[in-house]
Formats: sequence, structure tokens, C-alpha cells
Amino acid sequence: MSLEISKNILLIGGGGHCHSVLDTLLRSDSYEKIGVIAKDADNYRELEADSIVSNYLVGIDADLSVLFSEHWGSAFITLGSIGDPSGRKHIGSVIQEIGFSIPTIIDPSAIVSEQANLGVGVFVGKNAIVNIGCRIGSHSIINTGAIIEHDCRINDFVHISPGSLLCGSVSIGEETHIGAGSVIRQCIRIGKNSLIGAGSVVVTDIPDHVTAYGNPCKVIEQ
Ligand code: JB2
Repeated sequence: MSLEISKNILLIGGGGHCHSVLDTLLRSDSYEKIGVIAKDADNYRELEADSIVSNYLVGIDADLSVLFSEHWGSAFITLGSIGDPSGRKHIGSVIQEIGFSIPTIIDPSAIVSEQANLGVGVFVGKNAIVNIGCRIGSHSIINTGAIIEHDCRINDFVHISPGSLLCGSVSIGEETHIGAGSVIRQCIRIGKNSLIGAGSVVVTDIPDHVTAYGNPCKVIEQ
């Protein structure tokens, strides 16, 4: 876990991805207070029925400025994304504008090289590996069991889904989604804003703004 000056952290978005991040925080014991933020009043009521997050609910997005002034110093985007990171981007700009400190959160079971560089807001899940020389852009998700081999370049707001394998020196453009269990050959370049379907085997470069999947992975839609 990264050490933060603030011992209170707000998790923005209370669904499945929040469950994963919350578990990592509880296992790491790095924060004194953890709060979960719902989108609005309706969402707050929905989350009151969620036995995992209900005890942590402290407010809705509209309360964020007030909570910041009440010593909630850190915030983290726990809305996930499957191919459309616009919600995460919106929350990111809101918490940055208010002035929250945005940590990097690494599960204690993950292995992250000391010579890897991780941006703010990155989440590295259970048993994931980020090897030497990698750069992971801000607000990216390296999900459970993903392997990011040496010298990969992953841009901002990328989601590497569970169990994916990036062999060395792969580069991935911003906002791209790599589906679960995908394998990406060494030195492959995948563009920005693209979606690679689950279980794909990527052996040729993939351009920007496309949907591609299969073995071998092929562009299906521009
Ligand atoms: O702007 C928002 C906002 N938009 C949606 N602010 C806040 N505070 N919350 C927001 N939400 C809420 O996030 C939704 O109302 C819902 O309660 C929650 C999203 O939950 P869901 O379980 O649908 O998705 P997720 O984003 O947590 O998880 C997806 O992405 C993960 C990476 C899932 O598909 C997971 O399977 C995946 N592992």
C-alpha cells in the first residue's frame, strides 16, 4: 500500500469494483476511516441493501466538497469500467478539482517491481504482477491475477481485466479495455480507446478506436 498523509479515504462508486478495492484496503489496514460514496439518493438507497458496502456509506457525489472540508483527505475512483471509462474520467476530474489526494492502491498479495512506475489512482488487484520497467498510467486498473511483464507502457484509464497476460514491452493507449484472460504477445502496440474481447490472443498491432477479439485477435468493428 502507498502511504498517505490522510488517514481517511472515500471510495467513489459502490458496486463490484468497490468491493474489490475495499477488500484490499481492509487487508492492508492503511486507512483509519473508509467511506463509500453513492452517485445520488436513489443509488444510496440501493447500496443500503448491499451488505458489503452499507456500513461504509457516508454520502453522495454532491456531498464531496463538504466531506473534503470535514477531513476526508483522500479519494479513489471505485466505479469500474468495461470498455467505457467516461464515468471514471468524470469522477477523476471532480475529485481532482476539489483537491483530494488520490493514492495508488496495491493489494498486499500483488507483486510490483520497485522499478515500475505507477500513476495516481492506479489499482493493482490480488495476485497481479507488474514487472520491472513498466509504466502504468493514472487511474488504470490492473485487475486480479493480471501479469504485466517487463517494460510495458500502459496509458491512463486503461483496464487490464483479470487473468490477462501482457508479455514484455507491450504498449496500450489510453482508455483501452483488455478483456479477461487475454494474451498479448511481446512488443505489440494496442491503440487508444479500443476494446479487446475476453480470451483474445493478440499477435499483431491493434489500432485506435476499434473492437477486436479472437485467436488470433482481429478487428471486428471500427
Ligand atoms: O458517477 C458516479 C457513478 N456512476 C455509477 N458516482 C458514484 N458515486 N457512483 C456511481 N455509479 C455507481 O457505481 C452505480 O450506481 C453502481 O452502484 C456502481 C457501479 O457498480 P457495478 O457493480 O455496476 O459496476 P462496477 O463499475 O463497480 O464494476 C464493473 O467494473 C469492474 C472493473 C463490473 O462490471 C465488474 O465486474 C468489474 N470487475
